[in-house]
Amino acid sequence: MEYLPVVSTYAQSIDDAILLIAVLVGFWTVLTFTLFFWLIFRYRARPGQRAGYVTGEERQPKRFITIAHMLVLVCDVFIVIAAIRVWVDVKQTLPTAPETQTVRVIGQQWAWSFVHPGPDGVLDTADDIKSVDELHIEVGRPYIYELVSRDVLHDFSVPAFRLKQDAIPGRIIQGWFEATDTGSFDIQCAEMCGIGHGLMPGRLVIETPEQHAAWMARQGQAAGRALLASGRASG
Ligand SMILES: [Cu+2]
Repeated sequence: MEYLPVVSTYAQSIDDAILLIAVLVGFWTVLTFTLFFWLIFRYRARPGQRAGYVTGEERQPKRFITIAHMLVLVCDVFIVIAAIRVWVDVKQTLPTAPETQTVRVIGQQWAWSFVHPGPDGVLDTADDIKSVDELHIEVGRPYIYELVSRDVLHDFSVPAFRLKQDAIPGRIIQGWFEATDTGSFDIQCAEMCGIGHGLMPGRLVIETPEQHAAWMARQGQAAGRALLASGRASG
């Protein structure tokens, strides 16, 4: 069952953790409510019979609760182990492979803008490519993102990656992703950031290395033309 495309290396592990939680919590929820309503029905007041009243102080009913409680705690241990493993991988580890690139993601009221390192692969150099509402990346390459905000709290959310990270004014927050498939996917803001919050969607365009090189070349030409035009205007 796929309700959302799985397009990052860690998306499936996040889905698995959520499924594990849903199954374990769902099992106990259904069991508890079934038992609860059955007991209410079974021991209800009827003509000639008063409703049963259990204080919870007797040894026998207490054991009934203690054992169930212990079993729930065992399930919790499984959930905590699964959650920590995913958390460490997604939020506390950064890729170290030499092909890793860094992109800057900037949230502001109300748009996303991006700084791509350009052909030299290094951020904050002359060939950087700046774009608004559209982030172009290469499939199969690890990226570190530097997330910043120009004004208020935003949240960089890419559902197909299962990525969600708050942007906090005054901080540079690093994280990572690696796309596993090409295509065009939603970027959203997942933090109420003002009246235009719903109007700051972006697009993530994942390209093959060839497509990505062609995109960078087009951006470079456009920047060159703009530079030429401004040179002519001022000269
Ligand atoms: Cu926002």
